[in-house]
Amino acid sequence: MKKALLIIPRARRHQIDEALALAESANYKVAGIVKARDEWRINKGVLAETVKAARDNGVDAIIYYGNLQPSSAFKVMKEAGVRVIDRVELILEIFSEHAGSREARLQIEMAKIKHELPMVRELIRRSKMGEYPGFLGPGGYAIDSYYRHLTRRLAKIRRELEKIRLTIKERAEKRRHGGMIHVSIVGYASAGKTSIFNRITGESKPVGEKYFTTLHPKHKLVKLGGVKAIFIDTVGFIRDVPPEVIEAFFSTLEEVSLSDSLIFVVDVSEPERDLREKLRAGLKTLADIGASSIPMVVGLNKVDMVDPLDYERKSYMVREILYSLSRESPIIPVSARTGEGLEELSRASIAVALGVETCTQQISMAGSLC
Ligand SMILES: Nc1nc2c(ncn2[C@@H]2O[C@H](COP(=O)(O)OP(=O)(O)OP(=O)(O)O)[C@@H](O)[C@H]2O)c(=O)[nH]1
Ligand SMILES: [Mg+2]
Repeated sequence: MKKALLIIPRARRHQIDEALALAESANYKVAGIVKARDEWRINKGVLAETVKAARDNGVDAIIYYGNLQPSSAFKVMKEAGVRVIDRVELILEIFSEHAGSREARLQIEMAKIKHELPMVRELIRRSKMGEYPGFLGPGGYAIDSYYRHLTRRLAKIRRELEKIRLTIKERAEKRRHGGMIHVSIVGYASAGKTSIFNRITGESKPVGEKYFTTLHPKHKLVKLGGVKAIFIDTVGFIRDVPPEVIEAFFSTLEEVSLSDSLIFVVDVSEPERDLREKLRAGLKTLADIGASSIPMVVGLNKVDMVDPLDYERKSYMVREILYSLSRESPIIPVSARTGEGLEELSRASIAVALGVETCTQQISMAGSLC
């Protein structure tokens, strides 16, 4: 495992567990934590503290848990002498380590290039100002041509991905013609999606506290009261991911936008602030991938960890957020640990896919579903 120093800006202080989980998923052991003020910039005091902590701990990298602007990233890299990874790069590192298919590799490369371009532009700017004379070659020409190489590569990857997306869409259309219902289990990273998928389908896919334990969608056909449904376990959502990264993982989420219904898993054991932010981030991602009109049921998971009063407060909050977005999805308390509510959740996911709301309606429209 590599060693890293974690810098956490003030606005993300409450996300420290998430930062540590992501660092672990990317195989970094966090050797020290430095608190910063801004999300974008690093001031002199923090810079000095960072350089000292990086040296004292002999770290391989500095993780800046925010969106550090390129000029600040350069400064830290130059002073501390180690690589600086921001939040998006950390997420991309996790994905690139597990990218199996050609499509996944292309997506990661595309996201990396898009993320790298502003940094290269900053290099060009600095070399033109004479700050890096001869850096990467005479007069900045090498950087200019590297920049052109990146933009050409980006265009090529886009064309290839476009072809792959068409194939995925065709495959999904074919399955649809097979008459089966597709239910995608979605939700924030670590909400318990795979645990619920395993319980519903009888599978035993890996689960864990790390973020992005699941990096590829998994499918399983289940027969439920005479109805054949394919349940799909998906890659978790994460808050504040820039559009270029969402686009990069579009095809892992493309199946979601082609589903007949969604099970939206929420970790109800989390503090209210996190729960609210994560729910909003997830709903925004659904909108970004064109899935906001797909029928949905919400599973408030890990209910075994909360007391009834806490549950009431949080489910009320969830309902309010959904209302504000004109979503009137059923909300069901569940626990993948004890099995509570899962039967109801899976049946409800099929009922909403079929467009039936109550159990009485289901009996008439979907036979033995209830
Ligand atoms: N107490 C309790 N823990 C749960 C429950 N469901 C899941 N967990 C735990 O929550 C953690 C995350 O579970 P996963 O099923 O891997 O979550 P996920 O949403 O698939 O996570 P990613 O694939 O990383 O996005 C694991 O440590 C599970 O054991 C539950 O109902 N109760
Ligand atoms: Mg999972």
